[in-house]
Amino acid sequence: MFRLVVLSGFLGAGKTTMMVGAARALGRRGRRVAVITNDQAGDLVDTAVAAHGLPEGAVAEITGGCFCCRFEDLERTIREVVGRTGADTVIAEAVGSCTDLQATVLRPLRRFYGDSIRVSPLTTLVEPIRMAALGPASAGDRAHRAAGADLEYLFDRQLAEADVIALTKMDAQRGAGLAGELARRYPYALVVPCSAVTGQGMERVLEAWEAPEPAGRDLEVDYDRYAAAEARLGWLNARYLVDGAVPGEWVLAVLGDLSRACARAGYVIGHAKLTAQAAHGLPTSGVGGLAKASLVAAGVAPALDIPGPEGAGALRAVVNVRVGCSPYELEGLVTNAIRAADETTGARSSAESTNAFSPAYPRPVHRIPAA
Ligand SMILES: Nc1nc2c(ncn2[C@@H]2O[C@H](COP(=O)(O)OP(=O)(O)OP(=O)(O)O)[C@@H](O)[C@H]2O)c(=O)[nH]1
Ligand SMILES: [Mg+2]
Repeated sequence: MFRLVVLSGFLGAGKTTMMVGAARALGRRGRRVAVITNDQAGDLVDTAVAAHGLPEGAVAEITGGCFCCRFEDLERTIREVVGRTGADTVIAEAVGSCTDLQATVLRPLRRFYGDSIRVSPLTTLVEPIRMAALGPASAGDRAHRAAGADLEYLFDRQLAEADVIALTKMDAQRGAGLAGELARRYPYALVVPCSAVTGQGMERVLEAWEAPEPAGRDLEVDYDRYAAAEARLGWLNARYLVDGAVPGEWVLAVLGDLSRACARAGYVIGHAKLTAQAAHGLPTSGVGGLAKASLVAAGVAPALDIPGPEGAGALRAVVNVRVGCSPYELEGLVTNAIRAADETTGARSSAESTNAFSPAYPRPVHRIPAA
C-alpha cells in the first residue's frame, strides 16, 4: 500500500515547487517519495526542475496528455516509479489547465485500485494575484473581464472540487482576508495559507494529506466551457541550442522580453518557464548546472528560481510557455524573445524542436459520479 497525492491548480500556482518541497520535507522524516510531472506535450521544464531538487530516479513524467485523458499511463507510471524506487508516497502534479480530477482521476483510482493505492484528498493551489485576476468579481468587473470568462470558469471549477485549498506564495503576496473568502466560497475545502518556499503552513498541508478519504460530492463541469478555456491558451514546448551564454542571464533575458511583449499585446500569461544547462556531459539530476526562470504575469520581472553556473558555454534550453493567444502568435513571440535575448547577451541560438498548439478538447477515459 502506498499513498498518492494529486496536486492541481491554475498555471503557475506553485505545484512543482510544493511537490518538490513536500517530497524533501517528507524525505527528511524517513519517507520515500517519488513525483510525477505531466504535460500536454514533451520536453518538460518541470521534470528538469524536480530532478534537480530530488534524489536520482525519484521523478517520472507523463507527456502528451493530461492525467484524465491518459489514465492508464498514470496508473502504469505510478506503479513503475513505486517499483523502481520503493516509494511509500507519490506526488503527482496535474496540468494547470485541468479540472474535474475528482471524477476522472481520484475516484477511478480509488474505485479500481483502492486496495493498493491510498489516494489523499485533492489539493488545489491558488495564489493571491491569480485570485484577483480570475477569482469572483463584482458585476462591473465581470463585464470588463468578459473576454476571460472561460478561464474564470475553469479557475472556479479547480477550486470547487478541492478537498484542500493551499493558498500559496504567502511569503511574497498579500492574502489578508483571502483565506476567509475562499472558505466561504468553497465550504467543503480546508483552506491552508502557506508558502512552499519558506515552509510556512506546509505542516498543515502535509497533515491534510494523511486525512481519511473525504466524502465524495458531485461537481458539475460544463465540458464545452472547460474546453473553450483551454483552447484560449497557446501552448509552446521547445528546445534550443544556445552558444556562448551565461545560463541565468540568458533565461532572464528571454522571459524579460516575453513579459514586455505580452504586456504590450494585452495577453494573459499563464506560465512561461525556461531552463538552460550545459549541452554536453552533464546529468539532468543532482546539482547539474541548471538555471531556471519563471514568469506568471505580463509586465513584471521574471523570477530566477535556480541561478545556475556563472560561466558561459554551449547550452541546451527547454522552453515551456502558456499564454492567452493563438499558438501561431505565441511562436512568433517566443522566437522574438529568443532573438532579443541573443542580442543582449551575445549568444547564438538555434531551435532543435518546437511544438506550438492549443490543448485539445478534454476527453477523460473515465468519469465516475460520486456514489
Ligand atoms: N515566493 C514564492 N514563490 C513561489 C512559491 N511557490 C511557487 N513560487 C514561484 O512561482 C512560480 C511558478 O511555480 P511552479 O511551482 O513552477 O508553478 P506550477 O503550478 O507548477 O506551474 P505549472 O506547472 O506551469 O502550472 C515559480 O517562479 C516559483 O518559484 C511560494 O510559495 N512563494
Ligand atoms: Mg509545474
